[in-house]
Order: sequence, then structure tokens, then C-alpha cells
Amino acid sequence: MRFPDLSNVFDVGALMETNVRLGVTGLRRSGKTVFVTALVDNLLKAGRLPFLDVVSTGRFQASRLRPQPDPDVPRFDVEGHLAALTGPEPRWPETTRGIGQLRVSLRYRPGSALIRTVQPMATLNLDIVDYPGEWLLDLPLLRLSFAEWSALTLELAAQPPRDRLSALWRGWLGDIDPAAPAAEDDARRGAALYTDYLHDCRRADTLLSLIQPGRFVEPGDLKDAPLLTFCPLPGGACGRGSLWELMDARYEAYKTNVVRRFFADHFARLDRQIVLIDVLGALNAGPFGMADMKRALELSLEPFRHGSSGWFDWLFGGKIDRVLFAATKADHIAAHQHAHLRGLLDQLVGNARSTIRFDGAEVETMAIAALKCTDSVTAEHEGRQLRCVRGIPVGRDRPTVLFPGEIPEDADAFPPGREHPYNFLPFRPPADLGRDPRGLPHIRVDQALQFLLGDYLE
Ligand SMILES: Nc1nc2c(ncn2[C@@H]2O[C@H](COP(=O)(O)OP(=O)(O)O)[C@@H](O)[C@H]2O)c(=O)[nH]1
Ligand SMILES: [Mg+2]
Repeated sequence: MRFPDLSNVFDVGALMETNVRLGVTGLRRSGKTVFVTALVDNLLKAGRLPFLDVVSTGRFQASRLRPQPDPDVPRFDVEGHLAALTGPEPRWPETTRGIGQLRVSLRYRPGSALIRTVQPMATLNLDIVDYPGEWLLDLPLLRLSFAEWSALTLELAAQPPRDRLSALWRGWLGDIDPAAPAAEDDARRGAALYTDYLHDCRRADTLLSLIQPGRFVEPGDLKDAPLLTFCPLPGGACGRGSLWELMDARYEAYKTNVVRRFFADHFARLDRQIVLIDVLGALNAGPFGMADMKRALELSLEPFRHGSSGWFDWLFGGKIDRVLFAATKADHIAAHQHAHLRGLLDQLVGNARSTIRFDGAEVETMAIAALKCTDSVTAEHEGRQLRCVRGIPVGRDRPTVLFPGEIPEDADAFPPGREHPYNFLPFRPPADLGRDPRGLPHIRVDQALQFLLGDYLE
């Protein structure tokens, strides 16, 4: 695609430049790739951002892509993803793995007249870092020993619905002796069975969120490395040369070489963070999916705690001061249900949220759609007016009006009797997106931006 030539707008020299790093995370298929693509497209075209103050007050001038500052991080392929969404046969972008980065520079007039007298134009370099939420969930491992983590993980794996999913792995655990001399074959077998179990947890019908260690399902460039060749073991520490000792050592190596390194190289450098959450997917999966999501969210809030009670500052000197939790794919439901979706997310984020605000970082929640694929419509059914959505469901080729149902007000209350009472269907990206000069249609991406970056653009 082509961008207007803005070279003389940008290269005036001696401009006030500010850098801000925005982390975009969420578990696999929560919507990171689509979100970053929509965000960038909307920043470049700026035709659909009424709630971003710098745009609505007429101070925004232009944005453009620029080379990213970290040459060793893969570039986020925004052109490829946009081509998929806006082509003649619109399709969702291919699944991405690991980390990606992109820099967008925004030119704007400062809001204060006083500042404008010395600085008529300013530039904000926005570095967007897309990384798997699975990696964020690794952070709590840092304060757990191998024995502690093993005990917690085994306890969780024995509860439904994990008991069924973990049966093969736990069966294997019953057959081996952690005190026996370490054999590489055993370590590999255990790690493989444990990894299969974690993958099964993430299937759409269960959609469990608490997945540790994250690299087992999102290995990045570490696939098959000995660092990933361990699994939780029952019992306690065993003697030298035992399987226990081998796995304990690998667990510690994982913490040092993977978890700490990721947090030091990437996480600790972020200024702002958005965490994307597929709440509707968890509702589809049922009560276990929701309960697991709540636990995972509480864990992922931990690293954002600052101040006296937070150990994170001490470890990494973290500086994130605004965190947005966003329920994605809000276009799956009718607009009047968005407030309920957000209410549900508030409950999931729960008490941890007020603690964090108290400790220094500001936390907000929203229901968003990075790419709006439906319209809210009213349809009559047996004399009743139903608020529905109209879009093209995946697997069909013409627009259909669907009644997606209503969002429960209580995260714990599921209608009794049916195992899967909710069924929010996925939609295809709308046709002809490429022809719209305003940017990809979205729901509240501009409000998300205002919360995350508004103060930088004042
Ligand atoms: N209707 C709708 N579907 C979305 C939206 N964002 C993501 N999806 C769906 O969720 C899938 C996973 O999104 P993706 O961005 O690849 O997730 P990632 O794994 O977190 O990067 C996509 O293929 C779409 O089917 C959205 O805003 N609206
Ligand atoms: Mg992705």
C-alpha cells in the first residue's frame, strides 16, 4: 500500500520528539494482531478517531511508519495483515507467534499555547510491542521454587476440567520415579505430555487461560531447547543425578534465561500496556473457562503493581503507569450489551484493580472491537423486538441477522441446565475495507488510544 509522501513534514529537524513504548498483549487468539493492524491503520488515516483528543481538537497533523529502534526484534508485518483484511477476498491475518514491533510517528501541534510559542510542532514516536500474554503469565514463576510450582500445578491439574485433559501426563507421572537417575528420554517424554496438556487447555471448547510456562505453548525461538524440557513433578527434592534434580535445574534455568530476560529486555521498558481478553470466548467455553480466566487475570495484574507492596519494582524497575484491560470482539454482540461485557470484565479484573490504582498505575477496562464486522439491528421474532447483529458469520457467504443472546451480569452465574449456554459466533471481515480512506471501522479503539496515549499528545 502507499502512504502520502510526508518526508518534508517529518524531517524538519530540531523537533521536540518523545518516545513511548506501548505493549500489546493477550493470550493466543485474543486479537493482538488485528488490534495492532487496526490501530496503525487508524493512526495513519485518522478518519475514525473522534475520541482521540489530538484529532478532535484539530491538532493532529500526520503519522507515518518509521524504522523501529530495536533491530533484533521481528517487525510487525502490518502491510501483510492489512492486505489480508482489505483484499478482494477479505480474510483474517495468519496467526502470528512470538514478539513483533513497529514504530509509528505522530506529528501534532501541542495543546498549550505557551508551549506552541517555542514548539509549534511535536513528534511522538510510538513503539508498539506485540507479545504473547502467555509470556506475561510466566512472571509469577519467579517467586516460586520448582517444588512449590510443581505442587500448585499438580493440584490445579487434578481439578475438572483439567483432570481429564491432563490424564495422560499424570498417568505418566504415576509410572516414573523422580528419585531415579535422570534420563533425557524421560525428561523429553514428560515435557511433551505436559505440553500436549497445555495445548488442550487452550482449545476453543475449554479455553482455559492459566498456562505455565508460557514458552511451552509459545516457544518463540526456543522450540526443542533443553530449557523447555521439564515438567512439574510430584514429591519433594531428590538426590544428585535424579530426574527431579535435572528438572529443577531446568526450571531454574528457564526462570533465569527466559523469564528474567524477557522482562528485562522487553517488559520493563514498556511505558503503557493494553491487555486483550477474549471474554466472549471464555463465556462460550462455560463456567470453567470464566473461572480460569479470572485467576489468570489476577496473576497477570501482579507485575503491574508498583510501590511498597510490589516486588516488581525491586526486580526490574518497571515503569508502566497505565494499563488497559480490553474485552475484544465486542462486535459479536449488539451495542446495548457492551456495558454488560465491560461490567463482566470489571468483575474478572476484580479487587486487584483497586490495589494497583492505589499503588500508582492507573487501570481501566473497556469493551472494544479492533475491526467491526457487524451492525446492530432490531429484528422481530414472534412479536418480540430483539436486538441483533448483522454480519457474515464464518462459514457463510452472505450477511445474516443473528440474535447473539445477552451477556450475564455476574461472572459466576451461568444459566443452569446447559453446559454451554453461550454461543457467540465468529464473523468474517467485511468486504471493501480497502476502499475506505478513513481507516478500518472499529469500536472504541480511539477511546483506548486516548486512555493509553492521550496525555502524551497534549
Ligand atoms: N469479529 C471480530 N473478530 C476478531 C476481532 N479481533 C480478532 N478477531 C478474531 O480473532 C481471531 C484471532 O485474532 P488475532 O489478532 O490473530 O489474535 P492474536 O493471536 O492475539 O494475535 C481473528 O482471526 C478473528 O477471527 C474483532 O475486532 N472483531
Ligand atoms: Mg498475533
